[in-house]
Amino acid sequence: MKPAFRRTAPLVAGLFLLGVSASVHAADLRVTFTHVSPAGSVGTSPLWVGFHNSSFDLFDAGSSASLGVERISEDGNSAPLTTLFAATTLSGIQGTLPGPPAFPEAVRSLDFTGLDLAGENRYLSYASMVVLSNDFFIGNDDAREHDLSVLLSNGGTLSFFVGGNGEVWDAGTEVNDFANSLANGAFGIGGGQSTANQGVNEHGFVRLVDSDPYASFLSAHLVPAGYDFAPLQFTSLQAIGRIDIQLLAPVPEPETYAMLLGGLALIGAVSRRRLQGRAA
Ligand SMILES: [Ca+2]
Ligand SMILES: [Ca+2]
Ligand SMILES: [Ca+2]
Repeated sequence: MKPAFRRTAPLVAGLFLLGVSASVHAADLRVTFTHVSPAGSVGTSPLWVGFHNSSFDLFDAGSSASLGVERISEDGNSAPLTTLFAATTLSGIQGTLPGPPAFPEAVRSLDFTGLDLAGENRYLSYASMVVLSNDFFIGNDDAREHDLSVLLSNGGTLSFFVGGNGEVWDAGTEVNDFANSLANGAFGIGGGQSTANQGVNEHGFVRLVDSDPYASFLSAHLVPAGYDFAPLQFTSLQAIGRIDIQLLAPVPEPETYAMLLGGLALIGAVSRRRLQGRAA
């Protein structure tokens, strides 16, 4: 081995090992939403999910909803929320699960790549409209509620239920009224929204739906006589859906950290030798 190469080989090897270690932090994962409520129950619009560093707060209970939350809650439209997330979350990653609105037993999924689960994409926020409604939605108020860094040490899966009792919000943006609610036809109720952002502005605050969801709705004459609301009572359910997060790419193994330390040690040894060489 030539002397010059003998000097640089450990440095190259060290940098290579550092590169291997750094690359495995970019994780790929699959998000799956499974509708778990019983037949005849409420539906949900395509689920929006965003991965951020805790800086993105979807909403605050007791405060006005953003335009992004208003549009997904009233129309099931995630586009304004997507714009808001992109504008306020520099290294965020987001997407909306494809497919039509989900009703009981539906399964929807979407893959994401290149997530930094230890930092920039550590926390998950989600949002979806709940129908039948004017502006009901599911979503997390606490930006840090779903910490995905656990995937790096728990084998790579995380599951949680969403949307049952105490888990559905009224965005406070549209008056609850069967004349303008969405998906009436799917439930045999008359009237209903015919264009986006229809209905009367509520000028209210985001609040939990914690009793009969439909007791306060106006235009009750649009509901057939003797209508059975029981299947739509999501406040009697444990959950509307389940979100499963599954790592698709390899996670950093203990050996990888050993390689990282080995790489650092090699670089350190080369640096020391060079310093000693200069001093001599
Ligand atoms: Ca909040
Ligand atoms: Ca409302
Ligand atoms: Ca509105």
